[in-house]
Amino acid sequence: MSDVLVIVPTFNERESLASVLTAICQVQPRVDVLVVDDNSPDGTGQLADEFARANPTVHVIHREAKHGLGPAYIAGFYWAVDRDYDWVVQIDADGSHDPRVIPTLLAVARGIKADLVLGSRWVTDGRVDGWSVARQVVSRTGNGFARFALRSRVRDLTAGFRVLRVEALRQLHLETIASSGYCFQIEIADRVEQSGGMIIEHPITFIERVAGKSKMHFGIVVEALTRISAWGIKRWFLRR
Ligand SMILES: Nc1nc2c(ncn2[C@@H]2O[C@H](COP(=O)(O)OP(=O)(O)O)[C@@H](O)[C@H]2O)c(=O)[nH]1
Ligand SMILES: [Mg+2]
Repeated sequence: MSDVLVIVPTFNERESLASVLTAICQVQPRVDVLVVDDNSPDGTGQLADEFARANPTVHVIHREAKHGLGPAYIAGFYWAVDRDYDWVVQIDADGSHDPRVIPTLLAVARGIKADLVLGSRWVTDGRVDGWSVARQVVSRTGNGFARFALRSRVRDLTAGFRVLRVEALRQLHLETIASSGYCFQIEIADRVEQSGGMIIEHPITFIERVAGKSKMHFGIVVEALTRISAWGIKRWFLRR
C-alpha cells in the first residue's frame, strides 16, 4: 500500500477515464487510486471496475446518483482518512490534469511540509490550453471575487488538481462542508488557509478536455457566488 491516494471523481467520463487511469498507474513511486463514480449512465463505473479487477492498486466507490463534486470528494476523503493514507491527490478524469505531474506536486508537498499544494493556472508559468478568452475571464473573475471576498492569498482557489495532507484533512470538519460544485474546491482551500495551514501554488498547464462534456452549469456558478458572498459578509462583520 502506498501512502498516497489519488482520488478521481467521475460522471460520464467513459472516453477519457482509461487513459487517465493508465497514466496514474504508471506514476513512480506507485500510488493507490480511488475512482468515485456517481452511477454514470455511460458505464464509467463499470469501466472503473474492470480497471480495478486488473490493477490491485485501483479501487472504486459507486454512489447511487449524481450529487456533485463535493459529496463525491468527501466520500473519497473519508475513505483515505479511514485507511490512514498520508496524502490525497485530487485529479479530474477528463484529461485536463496531466498525471505525470503528480510526483512533482507530491515532492513539493513533502519537501516543504505543505498542507495543500495547488496545481495552479493563475500564477507565473501557469497556463491554460484550449480555453476561449471568455472562459479565462470567467475563471479569473470568479477567482478574483472569491479571493477578495474571503481575503485569501490564493490565486487559483478553484484549482482541481491538488495534493492535500490527510492530517490537515482530519482538522477540517468535513461533516460541515455543504458545497456541491466548484465551490467545494474553494471551501477546502479556504478552510486550510483560515486554519493557518500552509498552501503552495505550483504552476501547471491545464489542458481543455477533448472528449466528453463539462459538468459545469449555471447552478454551480450561482452556488459559488451565493456561498462565497455569505462567507465574505460574515467574515467582514466578524473582523470589525
Ligand atoms: N462523482 C462525480 N464526479 C463529478 C461530478 N461532477 C463533476 N465530476 C467530475 O469532476 C471532474 C471535473 O468536472 P468537469 O466537468 O470536467 O469540470 P470542468 O473541467 O471545470 O468543466 C471530472 O472528472 C468530472 O467527471 C459529480 O457530480 N459526481
Ligand atoms: Mg474538466
